[in-house]
Amino acid sequence: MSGHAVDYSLYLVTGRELLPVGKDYYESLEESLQGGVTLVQIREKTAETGEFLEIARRSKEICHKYGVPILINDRIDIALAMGADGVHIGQTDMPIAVARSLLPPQAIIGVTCNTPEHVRQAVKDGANYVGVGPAWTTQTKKNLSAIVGVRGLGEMLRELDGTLVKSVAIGGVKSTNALHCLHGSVSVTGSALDGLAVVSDIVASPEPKVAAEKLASIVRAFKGYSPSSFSLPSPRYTPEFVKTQAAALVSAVRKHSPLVHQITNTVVTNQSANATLALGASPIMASSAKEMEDLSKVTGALLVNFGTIQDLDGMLAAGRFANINRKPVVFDPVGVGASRYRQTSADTLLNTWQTTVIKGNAGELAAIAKSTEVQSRGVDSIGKGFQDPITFVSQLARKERCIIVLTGVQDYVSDGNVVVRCSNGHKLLGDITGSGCMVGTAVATFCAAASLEAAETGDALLRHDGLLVKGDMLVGAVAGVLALTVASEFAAVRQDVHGSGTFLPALIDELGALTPEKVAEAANVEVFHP
Ligand code: 3NM
Repeated sequence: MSGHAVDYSLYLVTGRELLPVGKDYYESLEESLQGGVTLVQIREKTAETGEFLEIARRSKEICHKYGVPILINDRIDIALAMGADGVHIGQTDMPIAVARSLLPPQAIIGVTCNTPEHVRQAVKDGANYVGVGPAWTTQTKKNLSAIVGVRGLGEMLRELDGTLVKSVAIGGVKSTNALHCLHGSVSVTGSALDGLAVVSDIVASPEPKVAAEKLASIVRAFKGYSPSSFSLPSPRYTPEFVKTQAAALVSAVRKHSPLVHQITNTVVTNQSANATLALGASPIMASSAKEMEDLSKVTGALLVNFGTIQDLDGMLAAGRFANINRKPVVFDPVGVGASRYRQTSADTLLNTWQTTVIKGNAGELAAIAKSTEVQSRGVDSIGKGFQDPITFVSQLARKERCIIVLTGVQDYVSDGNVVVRCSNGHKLLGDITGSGCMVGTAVATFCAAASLEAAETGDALLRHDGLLVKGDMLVGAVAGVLALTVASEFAAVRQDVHGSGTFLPALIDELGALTPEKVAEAANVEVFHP
C-alpha cells in the first residue's frame, strides 16, 4: 500500500485500554474503518513485542481490506517485521533520518510536534506528516506536553507553508470540538490541517462506526469549504446593499424578538438589558455553567463580555453549547490587555469555542492579535489607533475566522474579505460608561435576528462554516453598530438632553424609536475591498 496518496482526514490512533467493557478490539477497529477512518496507527505502550506484533499483523489485514494504510507507533522493528506502511515517532524516539534509513523508501514517517520548532525540524528531517498538539487536554496520553490550543496549532501550521508536509491535530479531539479545531487552527498564512487524529472519541465509543462517521463528516465539511465560501462574493457588498440589509434587520429584531443571552459585566448589566428590550429583543443575563445547555436551545445569540470575569466556566460552557446549537457568539474582550489573567482567559475561550464576532476597541483587538501597535490602559485604548485599520481588521478576521468589529470614532467591520466603515455616532457616547458594551449587545441582538431570518426564509447560506451559523453575520454586526451609533445621534440633539446623565435614558428611548428608514437614511457607510 505504501506510496499511495495518503488521506489524513480521519486518523485513528488505537488505544486498547480505552475499549468499552466487552468490546472486542478487532471488531472496534473494523467498525471504525466502516465509519470512515482513513489512516490507522497502532499504538501499544505496554504490550510485549510478541503481542504487539500479533496485534499489528491482524490489524493490518483489517485495515488493508478497507484500503487504509497502517502505521506503527515508535517500534521500527515491529513495522519492518509485519510490513507496515510507515511509522509514527515521538520527539524522544529514534531520529527520522535513522528511521528512514531502516525503512523501505516509500514508508510514511510521521512525527509528534508540540512546538513550531519541532515542526521546523521535522520538515528539515523529511517527515511526511506531523501530528501537532496537544490541542486540548486528554487522559489518553501520559506525560502530555503543554496544551497548545487551536490557536497554538495555527502557529505550528505556519511552519508548513510552502512544504508538502501534511498535518493532523491530536489531543482531546472530539466530534464536539472538531469543527472548531479545523477552522480555529488555520494559520494567518492560510495553512490548514489535513485531518484529525483521534483515540478516545472513537475507541471508547460503544459504536465506533457512528463516532467515526460523525468525525469524518465534519472533516469532509471542512475540506469542502474554500476561502471564497467564507463570504458572499465581495462585489455584492456595496454601501447601498449593506445599508438596506442592516436597516431591514431593525424590523427583523422586532418580528422575532430573539432571546439574547448575555454574560456581561456588573457595571453595565442593567443598561444592556434595557438596550436589548428597547431594540425589541429579550435579554437573559445568566452566568452559571449549569444552565448553559438548556439556555442555548432557546436563545437567539450569545454575548460574552468579560469586563468583570465572574465565572469563566460559565463562559466556556455557554460558548460550547451555543456552537453545538449553531447560535451566533459575540465576544467582547473588555480590557483584555489589562491583566495576564484576562489574556489567558481570552485565549482559553477562543481555544474552546468558535466565536462569530469579536468586538473591541483598538487596544483590545491589538491584545487579541498579539500586536503591540496599540496599547491600552485598563479598558481604554491609548493613542490614535491603528495606522491602517482596514488591513488590521481584515487580517484579524481571517486569522480568527470570524467577523471583527473595531470600535472607535469610526467603526470598522470585516469578515476578512470586505471592510465596512461606519462613521456614525456622537461624542457623548464616550462620556457614559458601557456604550461599547451596548454595541456588543446590539451586535448580538442583530446577529440573532439575521440568523433567525435566514432560518425562516430557508436561506441556505452558511456564512461561517466554522460555526454553521445561518445568516449574514457581517450585516448583523454592521446593523448592531449602526443601531447604537445612529440612535446616539438622535439622542444627542434632543431638547431634554443636557449632558451624559440625561443622554443615557434618551439613548435607550432612541433605540426604541429606531426604524429601518431612520437607519437607512442616517447610516454613513463605506465599503472597502482590501
Ligand atoms: N499524542 P485522545 S495526545 C497519542 O499531544 C497522543 O502528542 C498526543 O488521545 C500529543 O484523542 C495523544 O483520546 C492522545 O485525546 C490523544
